[in-house]
This record gives sequence, C-alpha cells and structure tokens, in this order.
Amino acid sequence: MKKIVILILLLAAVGGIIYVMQNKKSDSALREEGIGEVMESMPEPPPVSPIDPPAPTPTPPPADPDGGPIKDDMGDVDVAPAKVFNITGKNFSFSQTEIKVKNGDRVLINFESTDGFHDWVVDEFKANTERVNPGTKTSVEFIADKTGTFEYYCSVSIHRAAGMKGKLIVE
Ligand SMILES: [Cu+2]
Repeated sequence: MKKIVILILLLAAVGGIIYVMQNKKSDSALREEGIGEVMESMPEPPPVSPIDPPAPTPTPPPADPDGGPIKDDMGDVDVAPAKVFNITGKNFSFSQTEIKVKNGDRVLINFESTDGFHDWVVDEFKANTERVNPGTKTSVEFIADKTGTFEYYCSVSIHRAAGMKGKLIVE
C-alpha cells in the first residue's frame, strides 16, 4: 500500500515537472503544496527532443528571362565565342543556303520565320530549333565536332523536299 502511495507521489512529481516546464511556474509554489521535496530528488526529465529542422528545399534555378535555350553563362565556360548565324526561313527556303565553320566550333543559329511555320534542323549534330511561326525567334547551339558537309533543313511537313534546306560545311 505504501509503495502505491510513493508511486502516485512520483507520478504526481513527474506531472508537476512537466507542468512547471510548460507553465514556468516557480518551485516555491510547488513546495508549498508539499511536492517540492520529492521533485528535487527526481532526475531531470529528458529534454524535449527538438523538432527536426525542415529539410532544405532545393532552390530552382532562376528562370531564363528570354525563355530561349541559349544561356549567356555558357560563354563563361567555353573559351571561344560561338559562331553566330542569323537565318530566316520562309515558304520554302532559308535566307542562307550555306554555312561554313571549323571543326570544333561552337555554332549558334538564331532562327526566325518570316513566312510560314518552320524550324532549322541538322541531324548529324542533333541540333534543332523549335518550330516557330513568324514573329517568334528561336535558336539552337551545338558543337560542330566532325568535318564534312551536312544538310540542314526544315522538318515541318514536306518543306525539306520543297527546297527548304542548306549545307553546313565543317572544315
Ligand atoms: Cu518549313
């Protein structure tokens, strides 16, 4: 019977500690209630485990303001600047039918349609722009890393067969 009383007192003390922790009530107030002495013989309650810090959320890269695939910071990595070609397309031809670059050149094609829906593609370098209507500019960049003469063309419908093509010469 006595043990039960002690157990109840201990439980009350533990409850009291928690109560104090939560309410920052002074010890003296409890001592007046006769629990203080028991409390002092009790080990400190384990500290409340801190809330796990929130997992760091990965910050997405800043959006490309131009929305285009070409990033200026690419130029910071490569030593040589890109060879830039500004080409327009219409039904059914490109403004330029031959492009000459050196092996290893970084090539930047800025493409715009002046009439019709077109793109600029060269299969051997897996390079292709978006398909665009007049008024939308698009571009593609690639490394011309093999020599030869390659055909670039418009992949829309039968435009290539209709003559919308040109030669990319890599020397
Ligand atoms: Cu086309």
